[in-house]
Amino acid sequence: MAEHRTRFDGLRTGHRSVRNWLGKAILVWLVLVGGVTGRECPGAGQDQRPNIVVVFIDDLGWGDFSCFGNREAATPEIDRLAAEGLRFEQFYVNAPICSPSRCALTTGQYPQRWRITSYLNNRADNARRGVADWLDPEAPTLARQLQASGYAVGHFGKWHLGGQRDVDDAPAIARYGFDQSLTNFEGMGPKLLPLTQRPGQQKPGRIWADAERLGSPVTWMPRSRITSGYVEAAMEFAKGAVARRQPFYLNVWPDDVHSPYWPPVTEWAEGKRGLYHAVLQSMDQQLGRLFAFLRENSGVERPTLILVCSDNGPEPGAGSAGPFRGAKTQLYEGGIRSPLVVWGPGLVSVEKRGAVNVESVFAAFDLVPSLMRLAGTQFDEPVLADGEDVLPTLLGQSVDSRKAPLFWRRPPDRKTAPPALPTPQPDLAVRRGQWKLLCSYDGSARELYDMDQDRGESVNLANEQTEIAEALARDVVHWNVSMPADRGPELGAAAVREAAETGAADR
Ligand SMILES: [Ca+2]
Repeated sequence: MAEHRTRFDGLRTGHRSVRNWLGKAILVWLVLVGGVTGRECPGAGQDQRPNIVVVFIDDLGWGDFSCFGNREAATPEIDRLAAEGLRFEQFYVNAPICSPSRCALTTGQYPQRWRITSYLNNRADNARRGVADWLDPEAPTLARQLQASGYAVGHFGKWHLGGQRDVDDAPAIARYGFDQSLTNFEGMGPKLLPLTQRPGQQKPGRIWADAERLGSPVTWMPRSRITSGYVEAAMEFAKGAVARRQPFYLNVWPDDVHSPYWPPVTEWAEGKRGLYHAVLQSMDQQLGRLFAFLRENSGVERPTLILVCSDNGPEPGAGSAGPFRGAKTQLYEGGIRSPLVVWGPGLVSVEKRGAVNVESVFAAFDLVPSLMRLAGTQFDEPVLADGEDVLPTLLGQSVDSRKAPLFWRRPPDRKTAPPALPTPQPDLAVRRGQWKLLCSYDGSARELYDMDQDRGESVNLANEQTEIAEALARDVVHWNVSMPADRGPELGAAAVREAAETGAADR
């Protein structure tokens, strides 16, 4: 840890010098343009555009990797990536729940633009909550742009951007720019479905069998090995790209640490948290095979960048949000702050190897323009980009944050509930610089926190820093009304009424 802090101090010093920053910015530009995009020019020699792999884990808490402080379970494979690369402490996702978080990472835009503001469910419930049934295939996607620029692009794992429950006519995952896909019960096309087995059980059970309607072929395999299923498919796909001398982009989006928890029978544990940790350790091991493959294949013809993060905060009682308040579905930090590990020999600054960046503030949608720049491409058509290019920060060459504030809106169906939420939740949140404000849709019920001093969101400064609170409330309300609405106001009011009447949380 001491070593990490020392290296981070170097990052901070660089940030404080404008001259150094300018020099570094120019250097970074030269390295990137000369070192990456320049080599793809005809006649400029061989194509060395990096391979890119995004490991996006379902419902993993900020504090769940051992390199992020977990002392109850070990994640040596991911820890090794962090030790050889970088880890980021102020990385966010754009929603505290699956589908909108995935939408932002896929499009580089606020998920509200596509009316995906909670998890996608059956048609009736989607309509009840005012959310879409699937991501509009007209949306810009990182995958499609990389595909157009010559990458082999594959999706392996949970999708949850269309094709679930009775929504069986959603676009195929390929429509969003993937050459190949393999998903779970929440996506169209070829899929792995889980067999479940507990100690002493002879015949495995099946869950989510009705998802067989959502595409084929269907392969049933133990849920405890499901990440290996995605990893094997991803590696086969990558080998094909390597043989064709084509750069690859892989989504590897495991879902096994999302409930229900089914660790290997031999690793069985007691209680929800124990089971969760057993699954987490098993997933880490299974991902290790992918990392070993990428390590062996990186740098021979082209470097490889691996990003590892989570789609939203932990489910209460399972994962840990570390020092942060709140959990999945909430706009407090525990719901939206994600661990981020970046690994990329030959891409990440050598002198920053093993460093921890504690100060750069950015979010999942910023990865879209950042990774496109790394790949030497940009959207062919003008696109309204909410994400900002933070590539130098990702590669350890800068500690700049994104420039614009970050805004969030809670899922329409999560004003109260699930049962761990003691009080009605704030509707909106904004992070600008050191300040985080949470409030109602109309800007009232303000909570203001100084994230430099109080990352656990424990001391509300709204009545002391009134001008800052006022400005942030105005900005986030303005942002919210500029986005398509969902039925959060109506459902929230009803949930609060019901909770007051019954003394119970809604679901
Ligand atoms: Ca999730």
